[in-house]
Amino acid sequence: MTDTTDRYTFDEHDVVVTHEKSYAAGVPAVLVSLRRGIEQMGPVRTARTLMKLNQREGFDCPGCAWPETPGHRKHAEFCENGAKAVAEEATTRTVGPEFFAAHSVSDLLGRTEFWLGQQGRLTHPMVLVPGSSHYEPIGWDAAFAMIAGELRALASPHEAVFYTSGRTSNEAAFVYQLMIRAFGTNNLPDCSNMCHESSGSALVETIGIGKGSVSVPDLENADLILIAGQNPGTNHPRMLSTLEKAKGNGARVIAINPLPEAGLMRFKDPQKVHGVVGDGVQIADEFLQIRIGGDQALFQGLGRLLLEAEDRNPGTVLDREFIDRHTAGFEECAAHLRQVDLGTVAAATGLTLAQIQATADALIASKKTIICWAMGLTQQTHGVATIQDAVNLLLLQGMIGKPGAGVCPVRGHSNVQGDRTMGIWEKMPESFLAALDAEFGIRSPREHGLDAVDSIRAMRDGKASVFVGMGGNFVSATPDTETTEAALRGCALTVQVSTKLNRSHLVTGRTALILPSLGRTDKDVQNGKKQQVSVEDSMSMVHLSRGSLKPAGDQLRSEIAIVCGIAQALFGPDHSVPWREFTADYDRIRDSIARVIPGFEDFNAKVRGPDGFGLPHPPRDERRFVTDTGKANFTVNELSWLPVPEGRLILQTMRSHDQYNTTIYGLDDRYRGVKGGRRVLFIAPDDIAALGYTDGDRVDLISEWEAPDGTVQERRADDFRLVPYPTPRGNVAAYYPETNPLIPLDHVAKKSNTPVSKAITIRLERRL
Ligand SMILES: Nc1nc2c(c(=O)[nH]1)N[C@H]1C(S)=C(S)[C@@H](COP(=O)(O)OP(=O)(O)OC[C@H]3O[C@@H](n4cnc5c(=O)[nH]c(N)nc54)[C@H](O)[C@@H]3O)O[C@H]1N2
Ligand SMILES: Nc1nc2c(c(=O)[nH]1)N[C@H]1C(S)=C(S)[C@@H](COP(=O)(O)OP(=O)(O)OC[C@H]3O[C@@H](n4cnc5c(=O)[nH]c(N)nc54)[C@H](O)[C@@H]3O)O[C@H]1N2
Ligand SMILES: [Mo]
Repeated sequence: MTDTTDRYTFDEHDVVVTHEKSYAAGVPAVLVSLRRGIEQMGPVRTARTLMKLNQREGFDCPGCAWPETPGHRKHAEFCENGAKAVAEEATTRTVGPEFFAAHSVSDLLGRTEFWLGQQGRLTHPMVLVPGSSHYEPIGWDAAFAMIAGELRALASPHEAVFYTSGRTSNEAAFVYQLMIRAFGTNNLPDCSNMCHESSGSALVETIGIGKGSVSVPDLENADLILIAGQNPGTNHPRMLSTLEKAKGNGARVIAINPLPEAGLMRFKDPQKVHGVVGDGVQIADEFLQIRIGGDQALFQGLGRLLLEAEDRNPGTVLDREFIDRHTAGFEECAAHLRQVDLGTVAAATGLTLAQIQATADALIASKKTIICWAMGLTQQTHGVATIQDAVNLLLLQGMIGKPGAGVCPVRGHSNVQGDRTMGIWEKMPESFLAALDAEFGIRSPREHGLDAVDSIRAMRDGKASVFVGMGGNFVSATPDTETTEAALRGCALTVQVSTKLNRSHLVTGRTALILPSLGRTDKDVQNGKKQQVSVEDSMSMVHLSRGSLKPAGDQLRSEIAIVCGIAQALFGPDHSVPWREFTADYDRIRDSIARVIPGFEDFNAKVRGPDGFGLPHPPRDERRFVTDTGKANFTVNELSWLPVPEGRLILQTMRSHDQYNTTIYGLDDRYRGVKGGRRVLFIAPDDIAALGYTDGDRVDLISEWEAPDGTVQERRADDFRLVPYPTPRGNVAAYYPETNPLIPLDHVAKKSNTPVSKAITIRLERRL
């Protein structure tokens, strides 16, 4: 239990707005990371921990999924925000039975997500029994028996949903999905459903695999890198070092974003002298300040300009040989792109025709182009189509499957990509299910399961009544907070396997369990032997991660031990899966993975190599495209963009520099010049004036959503301070998760069913 309550109470209206910073990292970043570490865990543990971060013998950073440079791991291969992620997990503050005795669930519900997270690591399994106001301790075996009992009591296995957040290791993810499929359902929603699902949908259809096709050396050697809808200075800071290197090698970088994000504009590498003095390196050569949702129009417009340039100078722009040998659908796509109206492109993007032409010229001049993207593209109604139009652009010039070129969806959670590889997906293909069945003598269900949005619908409609969360913070990360909370409250049982306290522990079913687990930094000993787990980064490299810190208490169990414990209670001692052996030795899990998942042959040996190993990627490795046509598919996508309705604004919800998703590290967004509060709305000065407000006014946000039956639904989020900011007219920005109550559950991307967190129609109401 901690005594830090006072230190972290705050008045949201103490927010201070300064000038936004035009550079990222530098000395302040080093100072912030050390200060946060020392606050949370003292100087000795801080030094010991940061030394092990992303080192060969250390643990994988629980922050983002950006890869380490192969063969070049230097000391301190971490960034400010990686250090914050580690400090958050390695904290010596704890939340145990006394804490829960002192705080009722309703007391805790009144606290902010920031306050909850600051209380420390969960140390004991806890249960909230029906009608009780407080969580109480429970033994592990009793908790497992309770879960097994509730699961067995369901009329169908499909009445349970099993969520996964992307920090779970490969081994834990593999045993988790195995337990769920042996139980009889594919209801495996995950954070990826809300994240890069649009990338997966778009890439599988076009190039046959939902993963990025480039490596760090490819980026370092590219001629041209487009970075669209991504804020690497905050969310993937180590990517800036790669970009800096690319620039040193002559690359041009074009940033496409409604906001002039700090890391893109200038970057100071704190590990280099010139990062500490001087102005740093300018990362972006061009900044295209695009309107929210305008990217598809931009990519289509660029496609048209490339085709016209080829017409003018045949043989100089398109890669005809690549198109003929490796692609399908070129003629239809070209015909479609040729009729794109450039006036519409200008209106949709807010860019001038000169800017668009200059970007086309940069593409034409480049022999090696990479397009990077993240949530600004995926969390849009037309996210899948936008990414497919980006792929069209690359295919026109043969930019897939050659060094220095390709697609680069930059992943979020540190092992979100690995979890998918391990089978965390509601619609794994038959080949995977058949191999799983053959390995374990089970019969996996074949019908697809529920994703995140459909899980909420099922719980809301009484069709699912047990929720299990393997990490994450489902209640706060999902859209439509009121609906989602009601859905979870309707459950018979909610179970959260977690490291830290969050709101999902407080919005519960009739009975609720909190199961405290080890994190990435913790030492994991089973059967007297130190265990290690593996992860896959954003570029399909798999390597080991070994925690080394003393766990927050002797009751904590690894995610693997927790899953295997539930499975043993559920299936009894004579099950065909060796659950007990799996817990005792993670090598046994890897042996099974090696037989089930292609690319993992000889897993235990390969993963022990110095930098682990890379997974096969047919388009990258051999220009082989495992699609319906056997070729890379050009696609024809109807153009969508987002005109701003009269008197309304389009809101994007994003991360501050001081948070990890729903985990709030602090209340400052240094790069955007905001201090001491999160309830802010970034808005163009001209919009402030046009709507009759002044800088600093406080407003409520009301989202407007036309339901399929034609009625307009309204949702509210109260009390935001207006902050004048260089964002396009009609486009505003605020932080997630405070704004999640505004996002209608049905406001999802076509095909991927991803919540549209980056384009919500709102109006403002003055606070009286
Ligand atoms: N420190 C830290 N690191 C993280 C995370 C974190 O919360 N904190 N989260 C992790 C996770 S799970 C993920 S998915 C990634 C997220 O990484 P990002 O995708 O970088 O995260 P967001 O803050 O959502 O930023 C979205 C960016 O897209 C821009 N944008 C919004 N709408 C549009 C649009 O229509 N077009 C274009 N071109 N741009 C647009 C926004 O201005 C913003 O710069 O980061 C991962 N890493
Ligand atoms: N409005 C809006 N909503 C969004 C987004 C957005 O941009 N805007 N982004 C979406 C995206 S990209 C994502 S990925 C999701 C994120 O959704 P989630 O992954 O569900 O959310 P997190 O906040 O990352 O989860 C944090 C919790 O995970 C637990 N945890 C941390 N490490 C571990 C571990 O090692 N093991 C276990 N068992 N638990 C652990 C801790 O208890 C912590 O409180 O949110 C989505 N929601
Ligand atoms: Mo994410």
